[in-house]
Amino acid sequence: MIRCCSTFRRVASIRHLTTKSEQLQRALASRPTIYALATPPGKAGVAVVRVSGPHVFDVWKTIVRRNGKGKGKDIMEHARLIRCELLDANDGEVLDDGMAVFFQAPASYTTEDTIELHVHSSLAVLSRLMSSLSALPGVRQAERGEFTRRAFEAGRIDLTQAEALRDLIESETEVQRKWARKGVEGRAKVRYEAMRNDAILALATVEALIDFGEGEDIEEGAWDQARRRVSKLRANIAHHLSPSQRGEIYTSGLSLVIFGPPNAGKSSLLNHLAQREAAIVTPIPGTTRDVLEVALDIAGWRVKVHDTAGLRPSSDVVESIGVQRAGQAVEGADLAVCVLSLPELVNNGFRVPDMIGKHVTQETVALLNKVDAVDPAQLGEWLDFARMALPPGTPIWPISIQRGDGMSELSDGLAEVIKHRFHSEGDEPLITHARHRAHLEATLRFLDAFLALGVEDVVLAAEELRYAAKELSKVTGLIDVEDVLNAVFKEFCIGK
Ligand SMILES: Nc1nc2c(ncn2[C@@H]2O[C@H](COP(=O)(O)OP(=O)(O)OP(=O)(O)O)[C@@H](O)[C@H]2O)c(=O)[nH]1
Ligand SMILES: [Mg+2]
Repeated sequence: MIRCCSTFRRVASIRHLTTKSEQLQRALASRPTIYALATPPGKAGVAVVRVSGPHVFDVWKTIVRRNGKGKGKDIMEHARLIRCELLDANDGEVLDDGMAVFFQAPASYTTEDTIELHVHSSLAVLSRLMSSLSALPGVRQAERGEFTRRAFEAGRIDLTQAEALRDLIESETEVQRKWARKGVEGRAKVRYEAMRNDAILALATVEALIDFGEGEDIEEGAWDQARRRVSKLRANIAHHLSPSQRGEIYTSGLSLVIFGPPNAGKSSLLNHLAQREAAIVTPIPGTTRDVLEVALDIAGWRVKVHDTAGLRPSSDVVESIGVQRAGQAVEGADLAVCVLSLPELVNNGFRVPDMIGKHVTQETVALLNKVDAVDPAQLGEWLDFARMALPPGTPIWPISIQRGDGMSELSDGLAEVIKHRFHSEGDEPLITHARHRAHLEATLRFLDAFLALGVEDVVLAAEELRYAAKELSKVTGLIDVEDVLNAVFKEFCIGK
């Protein structure tokens, strides 16, 4: 057995290094009170202005007058919404009547004393209220994401939860909302913490080895034990980094790329899906030159649909750049939809040009468009020939975008393909942001470096593990790395 007290002391001391200092806690208590509009600016029934910080009591006393009472005379009751008049702090004039609610620290979003003022949402009311607040001592306008940053600094949420809150605010589809909720609940946090814990336990073992050396005070096999733990952690992280575990598609959305030969009806399909004239459609082959993106909600998923230039050899500089971009877009697509023109296939003896054929796999959805323009008596036979021209097992849909044949089946079919292909049951992907991926990739490199070392290099090995643990800490923000924090919080709106 490794000496328990030694291991325990090491784990405790490493943890101590990574938690926030008391000094920081003191700094938090003396900071300014912040305010911001928490609702979108503009004309509306109600706007909510949030105020948080050590001067909240004074703010309330100065500008909130409960109906039927004197200014600030009522007791500030936690989480109780009251009808009130709101006064200008400069001259005492009633600027609006509305509602106010107080949240007593630490039972608030930021964990500080917080008030929310509900007023009529008009430019005049809000600008008067804002200037009144900024006139109060120790009070200033909040920066982007500052309320959330305070919640994070107080340890109420970790960085993955802060990111999930931003995702929730930005969610447009049901899948995005569901996944953001999971993050807000702290599911990712728990899993990242468990990984970090594994790295720390392995580090404690290795450090004990440095102090005592194997065989003396420490049980034989301690080094192997640490290596086993690291190998397991490495496998776990590698699994989460694998292409099948891309959780980013739940938050940022997945990309659907429409590709095919010129004039097949790719842009017509985009317009049909978007239900507007998003792309130019003409009978001239080579109309679309660049990649065009439209974000849509398909079956609750955020799907970024891309229209691309028709794939063909071209001596035209602009078109050939478009063709190159189209090829890259298909390569990077989560879902590729190939649009072919059935009359065109009939004319060229059912030959799919290589430039297109090389992108068609069993994962591709192939659409045989313009079925309205072929002889109905021969449609069945031609569809069979077309099927033979594509890889066996490729899902094929005969359609006419112009006449509407097969279009409602196509919409339902696409929704089914997306649900079936990207829905995850049980083994939930962990990585929902590129930032997490970057930290896990770096962790993996440090773990690999550790595993490449032998027991004779135990000091170096400990260093690699320390880096790995630090990299994992950056995901949840357990170690304050200013540039990581700034990058996360600057994505927020003011008022959150
Ligand atoms: N008959 C028939 N014509 C169609 C159908 N769908 C699209 N078209 C026509 O085919 C022509 C080309 O359509 P687009 O949507 O511009 O084709 P594209 O694949 O985007 O073409 P490029 O941008 O040049 O690569 C237009 O004249 C459309 O009106 C269809 O279902 N039937
Ligand atoms: Mg086009």
